[in-house]
Amino acid sequence: MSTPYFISYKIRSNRVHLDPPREVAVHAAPQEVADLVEHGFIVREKLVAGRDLEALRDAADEIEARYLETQKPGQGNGFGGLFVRNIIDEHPVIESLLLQNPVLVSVARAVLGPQVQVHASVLRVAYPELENQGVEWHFHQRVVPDPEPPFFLRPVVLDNLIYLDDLSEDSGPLVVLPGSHNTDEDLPSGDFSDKAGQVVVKCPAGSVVTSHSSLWHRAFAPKPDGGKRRLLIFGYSPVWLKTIDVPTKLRARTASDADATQEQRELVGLSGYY
Ligand SMILES: O=C(O)CCC(=O)C(=O)O
Ligand SMILES: [Fe+2]
Repeated sequence: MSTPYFISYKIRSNRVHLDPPREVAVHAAPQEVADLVEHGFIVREKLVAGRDLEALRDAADEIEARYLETQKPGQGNGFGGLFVRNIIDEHPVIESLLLQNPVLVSVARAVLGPQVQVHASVLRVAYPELENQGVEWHFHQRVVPDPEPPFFLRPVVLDNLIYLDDLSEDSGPLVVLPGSHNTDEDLPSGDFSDKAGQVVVKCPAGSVVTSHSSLWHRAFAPKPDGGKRRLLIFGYSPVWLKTIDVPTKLRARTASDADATQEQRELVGLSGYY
């Protein structure tokens, strides 16, 4: 793990004297965080490796096998592949390796503030032998009205795309539009076309793309001999935003755990809002 840098946050209120400052050790280089803010994404290669990567692959395969018994992978509508939501409640390894992983959660705290929760935890598997396994251009928080009301607060989620297989020409790269998290242009549905300024992301297995949820992106389908393409999406949001995935089981366990820290309670949506 890289040497961290530190941020000390005070949480403003009439009770600052009761809430100790939050010290965050950020496990990324300051330049990486600056790039994330400017471009809307960063790629960190091989953040997960060795036994941890194997454990995540095994967990993904177990979850996949369970869901394939009742669910068919999507083959159209712009979002191909198998999607399983709330995987944090689906396998203990997802929680133990990802929920409080410093290289993920500390970067979220660097850009969203100290009080974050798990917003989404998803498995996506795309299959070389199936049709329409790509993903069209989209961004994630599609709730911003136009015109934008003066008191409207734009939701921001920090999404981590954790690639369990090499992201290559054959397995189907991710494509992003750098800086698009700061623009207000819309693209039509069903759009898979090349765009000026797009960046095609390829990286080895275990790499993580950390992105602002308003960043436009799409994904290619795996080629016929590209192998199964497995991806975990792990998003963090400020504690006061409504989450898309609710880790019901983990939340209940945390609620009854007298030793759970304030940060653990916040991570599962038990604290940090009024
Ligand atoms: O498969 C990928 O690389 C990206 C998937 C994606 O954008 C999504 O599921 O929202
Ligand atoms: Fe996406």
